[in-house]
Amino acid sequence: MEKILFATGNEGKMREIKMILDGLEVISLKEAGIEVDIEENGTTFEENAAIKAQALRPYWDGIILADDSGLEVDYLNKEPGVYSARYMGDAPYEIKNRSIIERLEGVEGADRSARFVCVIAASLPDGQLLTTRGTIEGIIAKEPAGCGGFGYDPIVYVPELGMTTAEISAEQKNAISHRGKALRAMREKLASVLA
Ligand code: ITT
Repeated sequence: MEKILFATGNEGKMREIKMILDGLEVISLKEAGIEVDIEENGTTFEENAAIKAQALRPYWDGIILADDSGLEVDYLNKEPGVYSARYMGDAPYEIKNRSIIERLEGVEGADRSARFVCVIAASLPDGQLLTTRGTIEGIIAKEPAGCGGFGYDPIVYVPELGMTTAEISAEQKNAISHRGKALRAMREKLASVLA
């Protein structure tokens, strides 16, 4: 398979993507020397992932993948959701994470439920668009913990692990994460579509 362009400017995502898609030649926008400002004006993860993959079509002849992901907090009506990257603007994640914990003050147990969602879109050279989705369920921790991963990882506590997704190794996170599930499903889908 030829080189696959991954349409993301998020370095935390890109690190995970390269590990999960080990064996495939995946290059980032930065490595491809492509700079493009994409307006993510969709209202679903599927729409935004498709927008990102298709926006790069003029720049790349081969397969283009894109990731749209975020944190859904049930008590906050699934906020920040598709706006996870834009939540509280440019504030550092220490502040964003603290804000979510504060908004859940007094909320206990299962009512703190949340999930990471990841949708991967693939734009194929023949115009086909494929999508896959992965999720990982957790609850919002009362205190941030761990320094692995990126973004909201320190506040997403996974009961089965007894830890947040920032406290586990990159390998462990990729094995169970929203992104790991969606990317492995996309790898299989591509293999059958391109067979
Ligand atoms: P690109 O659009 O360039 O890919 P982005 O960061 O703007 O980068 P999104 O619009 O998909 O990407 O927003 C995803 C946000 O959701 C991300 O910035 C984090 O805040 C959060 N997020 C997604 N996956 C995460 C993960 O595995 N761990 C922690 N936070 C995550």
